[in-house]
Amino acid sequence: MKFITSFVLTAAATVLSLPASAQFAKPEDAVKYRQSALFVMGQHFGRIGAMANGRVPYDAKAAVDNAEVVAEMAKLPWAGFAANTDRLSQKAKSEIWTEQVKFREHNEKLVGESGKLLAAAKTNNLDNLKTAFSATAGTCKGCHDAYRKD
Ligand code: ASC
Repeated sequence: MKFITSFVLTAAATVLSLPASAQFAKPEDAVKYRQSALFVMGQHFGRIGAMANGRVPYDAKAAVDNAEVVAEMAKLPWAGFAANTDRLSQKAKSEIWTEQVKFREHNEKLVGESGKLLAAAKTNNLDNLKTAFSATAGTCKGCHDAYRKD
């Protein structure tokens, strides 16, 4: 029993200490994961954009609800750019894997700006939302320009 417990704990510790790249059962799952996270984030970011650009009426609660999803989703896609997925990428440029430090900086900028977007949404002020939306969109664009194929 003692042996089994110690075996299970060791196995659990091993799994937990694996790098993000090893968290997916197969490389295809990592690609699907990052694309899915980016897609969901884009949907919710787009809903905020519609308000910021006046395409739909400003709804303070909807802005907060969407910004919460964006701020949370912004943290997720990056683990999916695992080392063994370069060969599978269709839209992701190979520079992602050769410029890891710069790529991470872009990721972190988005996380930072989407946190500010949520804070702005909570002020219930459309001008604040517009300003934060455009700053956040700028980080999306910056990373796309550098690391996404057209
Ligand atoms: C969006 C969206 C993006 C960004 C980008 C900003 O609404 O889905 O990927 O804004 O277009 O330039």
